[in-house]
Amino acid sequence: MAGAGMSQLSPRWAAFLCLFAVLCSLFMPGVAVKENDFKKCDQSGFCKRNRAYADNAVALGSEWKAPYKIPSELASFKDGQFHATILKTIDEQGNTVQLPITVSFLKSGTARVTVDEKKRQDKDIEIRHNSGARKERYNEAEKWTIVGGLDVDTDAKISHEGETGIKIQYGPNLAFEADITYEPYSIEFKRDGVSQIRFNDRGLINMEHWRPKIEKPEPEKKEGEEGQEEKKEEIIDVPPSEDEGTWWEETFGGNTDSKPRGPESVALDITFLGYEHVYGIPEHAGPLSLKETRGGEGNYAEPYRLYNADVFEYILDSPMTLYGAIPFMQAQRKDSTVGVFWLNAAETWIDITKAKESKNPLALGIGAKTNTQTHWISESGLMDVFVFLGPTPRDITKSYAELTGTTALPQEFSIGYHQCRWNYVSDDDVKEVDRKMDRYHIPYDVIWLDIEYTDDKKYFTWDNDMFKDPISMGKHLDQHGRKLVTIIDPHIKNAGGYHVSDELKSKGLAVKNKDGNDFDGWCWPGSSHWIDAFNPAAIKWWSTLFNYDKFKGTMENTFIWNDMNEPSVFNGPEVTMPKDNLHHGGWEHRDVHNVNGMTFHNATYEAMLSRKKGELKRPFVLTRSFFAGSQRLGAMWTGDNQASWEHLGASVPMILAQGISGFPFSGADVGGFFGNPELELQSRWYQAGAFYPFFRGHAHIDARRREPFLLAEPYRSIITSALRLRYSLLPAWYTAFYHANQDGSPIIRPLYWTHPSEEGGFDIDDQFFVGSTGLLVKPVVEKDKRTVDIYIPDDEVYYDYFNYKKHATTKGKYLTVDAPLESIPVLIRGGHIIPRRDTPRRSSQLMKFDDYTLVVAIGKNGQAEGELYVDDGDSFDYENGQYIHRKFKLEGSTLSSTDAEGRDIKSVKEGKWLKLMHGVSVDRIIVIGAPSSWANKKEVEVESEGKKTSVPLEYHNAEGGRAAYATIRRVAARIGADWTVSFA
Ligand code: NBV
Repeated sequence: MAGAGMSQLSPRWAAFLCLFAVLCSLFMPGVAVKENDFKKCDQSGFCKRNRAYADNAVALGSEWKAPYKIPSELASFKDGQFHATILKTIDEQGNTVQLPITVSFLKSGTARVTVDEKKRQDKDIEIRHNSGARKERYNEAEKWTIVGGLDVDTDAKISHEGETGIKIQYGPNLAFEADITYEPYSIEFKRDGVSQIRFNDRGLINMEHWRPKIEKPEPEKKEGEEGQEEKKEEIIDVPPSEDEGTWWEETFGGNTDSKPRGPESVALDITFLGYEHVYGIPEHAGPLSLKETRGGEGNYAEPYRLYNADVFEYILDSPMTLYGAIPFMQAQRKDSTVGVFWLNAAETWIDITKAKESKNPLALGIGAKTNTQTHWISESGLMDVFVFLGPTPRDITKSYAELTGTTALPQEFSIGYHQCRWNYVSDDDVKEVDRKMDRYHIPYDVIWLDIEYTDDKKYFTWDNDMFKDPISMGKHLDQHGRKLVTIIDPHIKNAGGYHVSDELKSKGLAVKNKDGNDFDGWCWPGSSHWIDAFNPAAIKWWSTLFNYDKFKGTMENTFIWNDMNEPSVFNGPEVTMPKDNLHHGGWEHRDVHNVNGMTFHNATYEAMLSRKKGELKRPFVLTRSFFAGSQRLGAMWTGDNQASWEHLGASVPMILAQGISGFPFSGADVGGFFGNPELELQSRWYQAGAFYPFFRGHAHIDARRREPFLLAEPYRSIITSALRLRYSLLPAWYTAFYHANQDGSPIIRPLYWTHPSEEGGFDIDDQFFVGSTGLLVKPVVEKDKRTVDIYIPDDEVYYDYFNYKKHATTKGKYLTVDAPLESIPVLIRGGHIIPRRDTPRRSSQLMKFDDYTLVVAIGKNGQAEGELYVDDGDSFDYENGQYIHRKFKLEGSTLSSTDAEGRDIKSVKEGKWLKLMHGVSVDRIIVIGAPSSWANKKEVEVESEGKKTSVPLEYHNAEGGRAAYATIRRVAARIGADWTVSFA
């Protein structure tokens, strides 16, 4: 983007050149991200300072003492909360600043540590420009992020208190403990007496306190010194060694950030004691098990960065920032998971190192253990950290979900297949694609319109030449239950007479620049303003724009896509907004940057709830940028990937990271956004995509058309089969989404999450389970690869999903399975029952009242269990009991279906959908691994609703490695009712 030389150009020229640079790079495929467009730690003042601070502390070793202490007389504990003041010594005279700290012990067993800075009265601390920027630390990240779980546990109690510190017991059965040491300040969190997490373990805590800026007259330059960088200010109350050059102003890529509040970063080191693996903190394109970041072989040299950005052609295996940020990390060791959530919306960097703790001869033979040391550094805001002590991954997920909310129960169509490209150019084009999908019997649910549908990139308008009759297009799609998604971005073209722009300006709802005027930047439409979705009035106004009578051409089957909401600003620093821009309430953009995308997503979500009076449909809004809590609002995708095998491979750990970080409704552009995938790659990508929670094919405007029907055989059939597989498994997917909605559980699950005792699986991120279905999938992500090795994490029996081959597996070993191009490596773990719908249809809506097939994979113990959750898929009636939730169980020789929640279904007053579901049954049951005692059976007895019927059973003996299996047809057991099938 803008180079350093740009600072000499007039802003107009600079903007023009920037736009030119963006456009050039857009149309030059194969050009990788310009890493130099984005900061490295040493180009980000506060990151550099904190890393240097850490280096200094490490170099001093035991001589280093963090200058932070709690005077015991300032500490108190009452009603589940510890209150105190940390004193930070700021100079050699012993002057201090006060940092109020609260440690709250929550009912969920989570502890929250919040450190603020006491507002100082001296007028020297005044903000330097008159923009109205707030003068306290940003404390509203919680407002956007936290939706519950904050009840304080008044049972928490002091177990020891003294001059040097306090110990507090809390959590389930008081099994957790927080040991707070006063000098230097540190906290150690224990579970069952064992240390798990230590704050300020290495003494790296650093809250850059606010200070006055003392301007000093420029010293006279001696001869020969012209042009050299000069220190212009004398700064008081800091150690002389500190790098002050970026305290009050910082320039990068030709953009200067005026820092009206000066340095104000917050940093803390958090050590996970005895934990070798840490996961989470998306979004990054790298392995699930996070790497060390302080150099060394195989490690990164840069910290993981969280600063939502539109990173053009992003590189893989990198800690570079991407479009979204979830500062939630969990650590794993055998049989134990713990985690922290760093609630801060400013630019954040996280260093990770691993240190072996030397073997203690007295430790009864227990070997050296690895501690994972992390160093969290944010530019501004509070230090606000939640601590989760597990002990299981499921516990961590649940506690985090209690705080930030869970995945919204999706529109059922949205878990089908989405057909997108930049762009479908006209309504005829859309209809033609739709017809062709039908002609080739390719199922899909949604077709998408990218930015070109608008009149000159003015959102909420149509290019009337190309889209003459959007309503007839919408109706055409509706004939087969299909939907349309249109893109709406947050940049609003600065054009007179464009109602959205006029209203935005006249109502004063745009983001402001540092001088308090509407911020003007460049994006697709040229000069643009940005809606300030932090402002409740802006959210309200935004809602009105989506009403059917306002956004003409849209109807009930139109849904929305939010792109560019990092926000992407072509001529801004690092392609985003200046940090000294101002948002509602006087907060600087610096404070809120990472939550910005979520506020826009939220405004659109809210708008979708009120398009028409009385219409209560679940919204579907896809977002590119996100923060902790975005899961409540819709789906995300991993942005502009490339049509390469490497990007296909990278998509799996990225989506897994989303899943374990509370935002599992995620996917990657299938086929790759930039470039043209070769046929094999495209086929393999659809096979992988069929197992992404969000499944969308998408392509760049310059990419060749690649809709599945265009492909030559056998590729078209291969892709069609992958899509059909997705559709037949929709009942299982929807059930997995239901669980994500209930407790935040990932939809696709990595092995450490499903098997936390199995260390061999802790760094495996190229295979996963689908919900709790027992489906174990390993997509093929390499060219010409015709076998894959699947890690087997337990002693269960595993069958091939397609041919029922019973694999000879060993726990902890890899199993090699064939993977010819037309097949996807999918195993079923014994002991599971999977609900399916096998009739091929054009869209999920047309399957709504189809009968079910149950696939029963008998486990080692002869049993199996499974589940189905189903509701109308688009309203909120499920909140009033309008759903069916069954538990299936094979035990002994009886397969039964009962209400999963023990409800008496008769007590639910049935609405229209439940009534229609009376006509829906389990039609077919396939039992894989059927015992040989059934071999001569011709019939089984079905008992349901007081009636007994005999239905045919077909038994297939084990053969050539394939397990024996039985098929039971014409079962006709109503899906909503209790029933049994007896194999006795
Ligand atoms: O709106 C155009 C594209 C969109 O297709 C893509 O999915 C987004 O990630 N958008 C980015 C803007 C420009 C991309 C070069």
